[in-house]
Amino acid sequence: MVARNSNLAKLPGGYLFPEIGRRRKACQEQNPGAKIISLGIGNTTEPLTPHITDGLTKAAAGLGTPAGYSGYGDEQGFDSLRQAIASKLYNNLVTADEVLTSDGAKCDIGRLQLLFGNQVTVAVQDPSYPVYVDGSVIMGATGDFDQASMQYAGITYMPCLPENQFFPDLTKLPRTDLIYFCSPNNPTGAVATKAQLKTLVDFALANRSIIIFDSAYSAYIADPELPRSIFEIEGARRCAIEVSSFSKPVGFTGLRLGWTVCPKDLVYDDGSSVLKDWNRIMTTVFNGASNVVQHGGLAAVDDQGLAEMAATVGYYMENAAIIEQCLADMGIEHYGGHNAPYIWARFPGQKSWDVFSRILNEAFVVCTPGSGFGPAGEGFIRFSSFGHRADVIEATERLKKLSF
Ligand code: PGU
Repeated sequence: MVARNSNLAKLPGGYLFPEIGRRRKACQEQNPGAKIISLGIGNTTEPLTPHITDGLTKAAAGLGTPAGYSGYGDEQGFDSLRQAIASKLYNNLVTADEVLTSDGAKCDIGRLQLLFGNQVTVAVQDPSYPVYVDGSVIMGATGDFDQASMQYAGITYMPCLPENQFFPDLTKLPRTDLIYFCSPNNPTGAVATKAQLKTLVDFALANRSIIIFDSAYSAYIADPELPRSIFEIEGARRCAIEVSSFSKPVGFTGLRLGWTVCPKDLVYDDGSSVLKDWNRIMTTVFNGASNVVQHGGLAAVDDQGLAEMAATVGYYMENAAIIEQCLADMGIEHYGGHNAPYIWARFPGQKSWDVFSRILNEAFVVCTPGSGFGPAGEGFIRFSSFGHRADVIEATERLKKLSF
């Protein structure tokens, strides 16, 4: 028989969101008549806009004609889409040949982990999107999990708490090869300022580290002073890669379309190009994003698409305001929800999973336990603002009946 990959054996449990799904299912089985509402996983709920649907359906119909048919395309994606992302979403701070499109940011994070291998040292914000840590564990870039500290050996956890304005004290951190950084942050909803990101970039340059910057929620930034991309920061082209996605701004969670920007200026210790290797990985284990979906992406970033994107984002941000008001009325300390679709609520002295269970079993509302995002998330709960308006209102009315 085949020996199990020992790295997988290091993971103490399953991936966070399926685990939440299992608990939701168990609750439903115990309460067959209950209407469970999810403010849990950040999954979009509102239909695609007509303009995007038009782009998709035309492309799909075209595939049924000799003139419109296409098979495999370039692994990196349509030139037109790469160009549109560079100009419309990055204001030409990056070039089209530095943008590689894909089937989503999560998948690109996994492939970046393949790119860097298992000899790298890693730092993550604590709390953070679980893929950074779990994927690093699976690659073999970490040691074992320690139940007492809830940390993996070999990973540097950068605590991000209300007490430090959700930005780590970099002077106290050791050098690592990779630094995962997500802004607007999942799960805290915190957005790093330009000054904070400048500190991060300077830290990475001084240490010859590479930042893997996740901007999956950048479309949620309303404040014009806040940076939407790491490439707005001087020096970032020499130390950062950015992963991003069409999932959250236009609801492509099911369609699947994302991209990664790897600047030409980014080099390894020996001076060779990281982009060249990234291209090697993408051409080897990826075969290009779906052609139909890329046409949807093109529609999403033309002028009409961008206006509709703002409306979609605005809808979810109104949900965020409703959840925030509910928590304020309940006297619960909370953060985020302004330039990000997540609200991060604190329940002092309580365990995240206990609060999660109470909310699920007493209000039939699913949320996400903060401890699932790292040890510094213990005592917090993440509320997602992705949901139909009526459901969000009903969920908040039920929550208000609870006391903590
Ligand atoms: N990056 C961040 C920071 C995310 O929060 C998510 C989704 C992704 C990337 C995934 O982007 P795709 O382009 O759709 O691949 N986070 C959601 C969904 C859970 C999951 O496992 O992806 C969440 O609820 O945290």
